[in-house]
Parts: sequence; structure tokens; C-alpha cells
Amino acid sequence: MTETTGYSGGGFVHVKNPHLDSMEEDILYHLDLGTKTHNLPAMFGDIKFVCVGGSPNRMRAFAQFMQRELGLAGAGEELPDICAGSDRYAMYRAGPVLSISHGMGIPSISIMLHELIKLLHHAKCRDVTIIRIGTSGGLGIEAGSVVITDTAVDSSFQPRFEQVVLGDVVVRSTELDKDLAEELLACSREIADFPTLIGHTMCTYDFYEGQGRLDGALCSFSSEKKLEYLRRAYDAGVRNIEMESTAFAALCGLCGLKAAVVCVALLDRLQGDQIRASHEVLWEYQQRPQRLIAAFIRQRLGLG
Ligand code: R2B
Ligand code: URA
Repeated sequence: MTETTGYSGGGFVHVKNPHLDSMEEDILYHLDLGTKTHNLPAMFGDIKFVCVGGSPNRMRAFAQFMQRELGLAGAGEELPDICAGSDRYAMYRAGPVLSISHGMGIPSISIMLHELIKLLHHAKCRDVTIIRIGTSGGLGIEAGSVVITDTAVDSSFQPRFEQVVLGDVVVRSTELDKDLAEELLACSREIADFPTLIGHTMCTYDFYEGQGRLDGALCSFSSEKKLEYLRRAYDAGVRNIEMESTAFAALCGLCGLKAAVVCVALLDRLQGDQIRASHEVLWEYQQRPQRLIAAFIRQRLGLG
């Protein structure tokens, strides 16, 4: 069974679940928010940009950075974690920007996205752009390069996300917004003190064997087989590897959200498996997608 991409009538988030309408209350359990306990339209109705990334600390730092970049009052002060009542995810806002952590891997980001998308729906948000800013392993590209994903592919290099629903495999498209990717690339040219490119992103269910690493607790293949697989991925257009993009693209696409994935490469997987760069270098690499997205948001808001 294949599902097609959603549309968003009037720019609203398009939740595809007929059961939601008949629910008296919707508890967004992992976000510690709900339709009866919180006034979601008042709290979130003016959100226009949602940025998601794996680590809670990084997403707090991003919100603080956006606070400064947008010249908002209170810049430099601590930001409250909107999801403080749950220790699963962290959420911060800076003006029209919402910054949320999603943890590692597809199951973790899926849970967050179901609740985030319902949150945007309940809050009656319109014309929301959602961007995953993350880290990845590069493929044939210099460490520190930023990859803007045109298509998220699975570990067979196919643009699909398979979700098991009631025991059946449902196949979902992983197409992302091409115009948004081009807009981001154009934006990168203005701040480019680091290489930025558009390419396919391969999404896996594991960091070690699933990404062809030789350094996990288990490994059943040779170095030659690993390189043969990674070169096949490169020839299929893959330029980086991470663990959330297919689920992110599928869920956001079906719900009519314009979505992009922007990840920095921490290493070139054709050169090795271990991440050896110093904390300082890695910290600076992780700033790169944030700086690009800040420039993009500033430009969209007419501040650029
Ligand atoms: C990138 O980095 C994490 C693994 O280290 C994972 O969440 C991802 O997609
Ligand atoms: N994240 C990944 O998923 N893979 C890498 O190699 C680096 C970061």
C-alpha cells in the first residue's frame, strides 16, 4: 500500500486522522501539553518556523541563537523548556521559531512528530516551514560540509519510508520540498565559509552495522564489502547518512508541511568510521546548519 503526499488547504497543517475530531481532549503525552490543559492557539498560533534536531542542549542553544539573531527582547537570558514536565523532549521558542529535540532514530522522531504536528494543528498554525538541523556521516565529501537533502532514501537507496501498520507494511514517499532546498542553497552562498551542497541523504535504523561501520560490537562484513556498499550509495547520489530523514520527510509531507533536512557531516565515511574531531571542532561544525537556518529565517522575515 502506498500513500501519497498531503496538501495543506489554506496553509493549515493537514492532520489525516478522522478520529481526532471526536476526541474531547488530546493529551500530547511526550510533550506534556494538551488541548484542555493548555491554550495551544495562544501559545503557538503565530509559529512560522519549526526547527528540530536530536539533542536537547543543541536545540536550546539554537533557540538562544535565534533570540539574538532576531533581535528579540530577553536575548542572552535563559529560555524556559516548554516541555519541562516531560523528560523525553525539550522545546523552546524564540519569536516565530519553535526549536524542539527529537532524540536519536526513527521511533524517537516519529513520536515527537505525531505530537508536534497535532500541536500545530490544534494551535491553528498556518504556513509553517519545518527544518531538521542535524549531524551526519558524509560520503565522499569534506568533514564539516553541510548537506541540504533533496531526497531522503532508505538503506537500499530508495525514496521510501516503510511503516508497519496493523501488521501490514505501508510505504510512504520521502520527497522533500525542492524549492525550499534551492532557497536554502542560495542562502548558503551568502554565508559560505563552509561547503554546502544538495544531495540525497540515506537514513538507517542503526549507527553501526546499519551504516556499514566496522567498529561496532558486532560486525559480520569485511572492509572491502563496506566500501563497496558505501560507493554504491555514493553512485546512487547519497552524500550523507543519518537516522531520521525518511520518517521526517514522510510524516511532514503527508501532513502538508514544507520540510527540509540540513545536516553537517562530521566525517567522510569513505575515510573511516570513528568520529575523531575534537569537541571544539565538532561544536563549530554543529553551528553550521544553525547559522544557515538563522540566515534563511532572517531573510524570510525581511531582516536579512
Ligand atoms: C545523526 O546523529 C545521530 C547519531 O549519532 C543520529 O540521531 C543522527 O541522525
Ligand atoms: N550521525 C550518523 O547517523 N552517522 C554518522 O556517521 C555521524 C552522525
